[in-house]
Amino acid sequence: MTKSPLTLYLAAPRGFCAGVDRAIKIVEMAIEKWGAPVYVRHEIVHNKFVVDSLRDQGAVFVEELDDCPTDRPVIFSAHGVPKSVPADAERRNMVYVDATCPLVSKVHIEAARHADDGLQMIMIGHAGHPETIGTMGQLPEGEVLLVETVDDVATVEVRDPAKLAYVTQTTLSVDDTKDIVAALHTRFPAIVGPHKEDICYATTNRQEAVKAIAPKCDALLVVGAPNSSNSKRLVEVAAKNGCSYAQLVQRASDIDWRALDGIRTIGITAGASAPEVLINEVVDAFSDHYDVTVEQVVTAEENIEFKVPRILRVPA
Ligand code: 10D
Ligand code: SF4
Repeated sequence: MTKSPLTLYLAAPRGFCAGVDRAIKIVEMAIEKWGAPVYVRHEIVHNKFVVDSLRDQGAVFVEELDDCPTDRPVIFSAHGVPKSVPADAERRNMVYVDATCPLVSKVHIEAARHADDGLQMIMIGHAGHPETIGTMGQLPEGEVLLVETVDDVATVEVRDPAKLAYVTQTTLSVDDTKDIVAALHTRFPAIVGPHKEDICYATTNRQEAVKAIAPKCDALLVVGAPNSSNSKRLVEVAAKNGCSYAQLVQRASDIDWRALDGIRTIGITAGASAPEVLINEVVDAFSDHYDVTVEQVVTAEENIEFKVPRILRVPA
């Protein structure tokens, strides 16, 4: 049977960012340094494949510090943790390594600094997401107000409109956040914030790359997990920028081939927590079904690397 021709636009940058790379390295190096088991509080990054392969190497994933024995090292996930978590670990004399992405830590520091300056904090983020919980948890309970949408800006009740600042989650939609920030400035002209928002380079670049290919794609697949905020945003960006069929897939077996019947072009990208091996698996699956011509579309070059914490760089 002859295969139909298909142009496959591969977005670049896609997949692992520097913070994810570092977080995975931290778990691997911790296992090497202390032996198994090493505990990890929350999925180190939101990807089942990554978590499963670290589990095979000796990592034990738990949701709370209470679930860890005090005589084993524990690692905090890349998304960041409330201040109470390292404080608890210290109280229990536990060895811990913080794998919070340095770009998330930067937001934590920003929030604390604004609070020190006497400003009430507003966080733009998704309720219940670990990064939002971690950033809001840099200040005492109830001190940070959460805003998720432009509508929320209209109803948020602040102490003093003249003494306000905002921070954001790092993985938000750049375009949606722009609208929320604009609404904040309109309602609270004195509000203080970062230059634009706190969305990181990796989130911005992956969304830009999707925008470049979405209009020419009959369908676009984002390799990523259903609990991965940045991956879900890529699906939305594709849909909002001219691609009528945009879907999240964890790996090749999730592809709904029937829904793709008749397509001539496909776009593929991956969230910041999705390993390249899964992207290759998806590309290979398309080559099995179609006569594929791959076109890589590069919209930015990335060369950021973060060092692992010092505790892992010194011998045991
Ligand atoms: O859900 P998410 O996009 O925040 O996290 P994920 O683990 O999928 O990707 C890495 C992003 C992090 C750690 C937050 F900046
Ligand atoms: Fe860090 Fe951005 Fe990656 Fe999050 S998505 S881990 S903030 S580089």
